[in-house]
Amino acid sequence: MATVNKNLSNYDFSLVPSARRMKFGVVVAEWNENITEGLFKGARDALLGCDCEESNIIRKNVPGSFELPLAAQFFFESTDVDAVICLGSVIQGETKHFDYVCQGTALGIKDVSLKYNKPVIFGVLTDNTMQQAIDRSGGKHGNKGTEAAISAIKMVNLSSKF
Ligand code: DLZ
Repeated sequence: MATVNKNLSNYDFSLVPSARRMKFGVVVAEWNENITEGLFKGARDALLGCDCEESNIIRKNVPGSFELPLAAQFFFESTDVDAVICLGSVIQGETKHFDYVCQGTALGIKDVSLKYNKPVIFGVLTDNTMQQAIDRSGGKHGNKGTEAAISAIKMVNLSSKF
């Protein structure tokens, strides 16, 4: 799982399915905004690069990563999106808060995905330091937002094969 030697944005877009007829919800956490805006840029650029129409990318903000799963649920209850991409950045502090936020967010995202039978993508950085987050949100290790968008496209494409 380590990304230290991997650039998260090394994709040959020509090998990724077209997103021309796909519609995406993108939820962006406001905590560590300098990081999550980079993740959003990576995700948006990747979707557009795979021919998704701008009008089919619907962005909503939430206060922190812990709120990402509920916003994904709102998307499925109120819109016809094919997938939701959740973008957040949780950075280790001095208390156990990090563990609770990461666990709640990850399990919540998985629960919403299985409840609605639709892809909900875990585009959440869980880093020990701000520098690690910078490196993975458009820095030297690429952009997890890009990776999340590509995962979303691949999963929507896969769901059409069954
Ligand atoms: C409270 C909190 C803390 C300490 N750290 C982060 C963080 O690093 N990244 C993040 O996305 N959110 C953090 N939050 C906020 C929680 O996700 C959540 O918004 C609040 O606990 C309110 O439910």
